[in-house]
This record gives sequence, structure tokens and C-alpha cells, in this order.
Amino acid sequence: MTQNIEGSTNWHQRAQQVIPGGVSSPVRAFKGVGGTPRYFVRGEGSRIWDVDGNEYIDLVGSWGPMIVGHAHPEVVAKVTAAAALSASFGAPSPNEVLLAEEIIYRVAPIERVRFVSSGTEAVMTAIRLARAATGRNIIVKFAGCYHGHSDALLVQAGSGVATLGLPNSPGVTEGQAQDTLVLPYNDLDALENLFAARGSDIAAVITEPVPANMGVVPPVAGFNAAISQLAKSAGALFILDEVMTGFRISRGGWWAKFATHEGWAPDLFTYGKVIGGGYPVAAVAGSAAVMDLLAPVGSVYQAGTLSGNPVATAAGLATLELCDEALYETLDNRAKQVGEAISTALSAAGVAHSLQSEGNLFSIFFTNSRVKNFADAQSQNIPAFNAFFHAMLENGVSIPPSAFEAWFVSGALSDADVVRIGEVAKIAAIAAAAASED
Ligand code: KE4
Repeated sequence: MTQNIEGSTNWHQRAQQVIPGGVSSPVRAFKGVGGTPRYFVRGEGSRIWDVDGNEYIDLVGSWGPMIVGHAHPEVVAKVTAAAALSASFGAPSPNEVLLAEEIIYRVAPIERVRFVSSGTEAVMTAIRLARAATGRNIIVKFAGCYHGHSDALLVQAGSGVATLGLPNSPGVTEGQAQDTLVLPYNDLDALENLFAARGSDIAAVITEPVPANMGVVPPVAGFNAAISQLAKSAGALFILDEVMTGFRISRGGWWAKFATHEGWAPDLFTYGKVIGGGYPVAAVAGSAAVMDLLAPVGSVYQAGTLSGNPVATAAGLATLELCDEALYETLDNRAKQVGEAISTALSAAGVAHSLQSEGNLFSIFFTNSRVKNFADAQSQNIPAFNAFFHAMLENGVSIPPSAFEAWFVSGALSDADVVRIGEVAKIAAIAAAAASED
């Protein structure tokens, strides 16, 4: 099926004259998969339409925020009403208080929330808080985890596991990188050894509770609890970056679903995506003891013109109100149905793959073994994924344009959508098989 993508092609040529790469975020440019990014103009429920009128079932969902589907009438109504009362005051307003209260109600260890406009800002603030709270510099992260584009986190592993981090982007100085150490994910020995060697220098360890920015790589049993214990013993903080998983995995995010009963809690949480329902809302949250270090109570500076914006927080509130237990049950079922339909198609075409999930977050690695860390993820068959991606897209199913991303279901997916996804996956699996043989 050859799609007419003339409109997207023209828009992309025009966009590249005025925006670097024609995009406002690199992954959208299709550099990893090749081809022409689609320019979308409308979404409704589980469907999105591009400028050429092509219709797609959406399994990207703006990378997580569109959890209840596109243009949900209750979200649109609340946003429209808020927007009619002005977009922003640069002053306190009730909606941000209501959204903070909702987050605190859902996640027991949280006593304070500070809103920002992106996950990057939320993580940047959490790092600054951890350094202020401990008086230490070193941040520990894991290879393959993504925490936004602040300098301290655009760092790759040094030559040895415990050596200083190296910048992994031009513009990040060695000075900024050297205070970040990068360990292999799921490697508890490496973490224990680092804490034994440098525990008293470590301000914080940060991790995604289930890494989803290298594809979905579940933690080995007890990994997050061990991080919490090692950090606590060394006087370091534990930052759980739930920007992706927060209120996506459950009503209280990953921690509430998988860790509540394990007797540990991180010192700081970061959120984004779902708490804005597609509008720019993110947050750093935690105990009053740590969070009240932030100005104006404490002296850790952080600020934002549009932080806690009344329209964006109205969207987040409306979205969270729709995220009830029934919705999460639906999401888990839909993720299982979609994952199994695609895996069945790939198996029938003889394409090696590993379907990996945690709750309703899932992804498919084109490799025949379980992916436990970033090195494993990098060893997958990228040409096979890319052929699969384009065949899905050209047949009306939009999946993430990268082999290193999570796939997202929404509450708006229908039984007919799942059937269609399974049919298209059969076509795409054949394309992947052909690419695997090249
Ligand atoms: P933002 O600054 O993009 O709002 O959030 C950064 C961030 C922080 N922490 C985690 C765990 C994240 O997943 C993200 C952002 N995720 C990507 C999706 N892989 C955003 C998509 C993009 O970069 O365009």
C-alpha cells in the first residue's frame, strides 16, 4: 500500500528551513528509522490523521501523555473553560493546588510537589535538591536510562565502571560530566562496588523504575529496593524518575503498584507526561524535609514563568480524574492484547524478537534473547525493526520511530483497533523477515 505523503514531505522540507532538522525534538525526525516524518493535524480517541488525510491507530500517544486518548471530551471541556479565563497569571491559582493534592493523595510518601514545564526541568531540580541536601556532588545513573537533556545527565560511562563520566553531547563540559557516574543497568555488583568505593561522595542515584528509554527493560528482582538501601546506608538520596511511568503504570505510578509493600520509598519522585495530559506539566515531589529546601522556603533556587499554569494543570487534573482503576485494568489488557498480537505475527514470520513489558508499558526488541541492559538493547537487529516500523506506518499503525522506545496504549483503543493492529503486524512481520535476511 503506497501512502500519499506529499503534504508531510512538503511540510518537512519547509520545516527544515526554519527549525533544526524540522523538528522540536530529535526523535520525531525519523533519523533512526529513515523516511519522512508524518505531520499530524488531528487526533480523536485512538486515531490520528496526518496532513494528507492518512489515518493511523496511535501507539505513541505523544510518548505517554495521551493515556485517555486524543481530544477526550472531558479534557477538552476543562481546558477550554480554563483557557477562557486567561492562559496564565504568573501568580498562584487553585488548579495547581488541586493537582498537587491529587498527586499527594495517590502517592503516600509525597508531602510536597513543585511544578515545572518539562521532565527535564523536574529532574534537573531533583539533582540540585539532592546535592543541596547532602552537600555532595556525585550523581549515579545507569546506561540506557534517559532523564531529560540537562547537562548533568547527558553523560556516558567513562572508560571504567567507576571512572568519571564523559560528555555524550557537544556543549556539555568535562566539568559538568565528571560529577556523574554511569553504571550498567541491572548490575547490582557494580552498584555495591561503587558505593563501597565512593559512597560518601554520592549525592544521589537516579533511575527510571523500569527503564523504557532503551526499550522496556524490567529491573531484576529487588534492584530498586537495593538502590534504596545502598543510598540510605551511604547518606545519599534516591531519585525515582517516574516521568514516563508516573500515573501510566497505575493510579500511583510504578512505586505504588510495585514497591508500596516492600518497605522502601525514594527520597524524590519526578513526574511529567500524564500529569499534563498533553500539556506542559511536570513535577518534582517528595518529603517536606527535602522539598522545603526549595526557595522560597529554603535557599535552593528554582523557578519558571509558566510553572503550574492554570490551563495545563486543568488538563492534568481532568486526565488524572479519568485515570481510575477501571482505566488501568483496560490499559493492562490492551497492552497484553497488542503485544501478543505483534509477537504472534513476528513468530509466524520467523522473526527473532523479545516482547518485554512492565504493566502496560511494553516494547519489542528484534533479538532472540532477553534484553537486560543497554548493551543488549544495542545488539538488536535495527534494520528489521526499521522495516517493521515503516510497514506498520504505511498500513495505518503509528509506533515509536525508534527501536529504543516504549510503546503506549490508551484507554481509547477498541477491540477493532486490536484486530487491525494484528492484521497489519502480519504484513510488517514479513517486511521485517525480509530485512533480516539482507
Ligand atoms: P521531557 O523534558 O521530554 O518532558 O522529559 C524528559 C524525560 C525525563 N525522564 C524520563 C524517564 C523520560 O522518559 C523523559 C522523556 N521521554 C522521551 C521519550 N523517550 C520524550 C520524547 C522526546 O524526547 O521527544
